[in-house]
Amino acid sequence: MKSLRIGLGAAALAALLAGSLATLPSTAATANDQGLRAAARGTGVRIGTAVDATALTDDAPYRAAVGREFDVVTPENAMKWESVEPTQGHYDFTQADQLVAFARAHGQLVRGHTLVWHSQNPAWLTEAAFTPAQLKDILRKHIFDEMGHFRGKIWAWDVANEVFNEDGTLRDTIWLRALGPDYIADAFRWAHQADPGAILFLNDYNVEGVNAKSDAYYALIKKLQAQHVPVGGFGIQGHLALQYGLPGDIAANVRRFDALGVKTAFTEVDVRMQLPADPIKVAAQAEGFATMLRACLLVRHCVSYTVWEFTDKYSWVPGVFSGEGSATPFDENLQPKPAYQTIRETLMLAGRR
Ligand code: 9MR
Repeated sequence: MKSLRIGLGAAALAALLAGSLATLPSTAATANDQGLRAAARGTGVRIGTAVDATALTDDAPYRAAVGREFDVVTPENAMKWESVEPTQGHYDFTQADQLVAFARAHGQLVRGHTLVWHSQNPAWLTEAAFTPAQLKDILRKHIFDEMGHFRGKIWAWDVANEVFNEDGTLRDTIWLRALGPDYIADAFRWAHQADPGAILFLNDYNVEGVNAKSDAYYALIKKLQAQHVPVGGFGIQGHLALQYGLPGDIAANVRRFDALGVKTAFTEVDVRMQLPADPIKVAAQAEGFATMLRACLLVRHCVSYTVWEFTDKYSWVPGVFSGEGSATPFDENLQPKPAYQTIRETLMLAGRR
């Protein structure tokens, strides 16, 4: 169990550190004692957020909150293929580099997101008629180029994102069509060569509970392990919606992946609702955030819990789901909601184990 590797010593040390930092004349340090990252110390789980690269430069209160509250960050869009290689052979890592530098300056780790996907690929890739052999070379080069650029600076990479349909069949993508199902194993092998230190994840949505899609991942990971493919983690995105309810078997699902020996992580947590929000929805939302966090804290190998934006100001939800929103732990004015308090209290409970 987690308590074995945490121990009282770490909790006591965290408390001591919190005390000594509070005496420093720095508002950042004082705020750190209150933030989620302080609460997460000693729990074995890192607390993260997706980061909007433009907001990170332009919005000072947002930037301060990213540094204060989180100890791992994921670029929400800045490392996607269309962002880094908008024209074939011409890379632009500017925004991603800024985030990596910010993370380093703030003692944060970085989750890289994402290398092989069906979405947000550059037009030069999707609109040309490449042969399968060319596509294989292009994919290998992409993985080596991007991971090579960040080599040693990325804690975990979402290597393959959203490869299954809801019924557990492989998603029809340019990769599956051209390269067949082995494109996934190839991508992980190349990724491991490109940056052997990074933890390599599969990542998807609608895999919070036990269902056909999460069953497919369970089977895939077992198969990859049998083939000695270096898959290191299973990322459960955690995009939930109150109107559909919370899966009842989230903890059991995380537990079965944990038992495979891979790391697990909640990678894109948000809990949206039909607007307007009301006190019951807000309470149910807090419970949704807490349920996923507890599922992570209950197993040995769940390494991080990342929200997909921490403030409604930059959440993707209203732009995609009409009439829905309020999906994150902070409102549009960066004021914490009950979900924030619940996450913090859950982390503090875990830190006392
Ligand atoms: O939050 C991201 C949004 O800003 C982008 O427009 C969108 C494009 O597909 O991707 C969003 O992030 C997605 C993530 O990369 C993968 N899982 C689903 C997320 C929400 O769509």
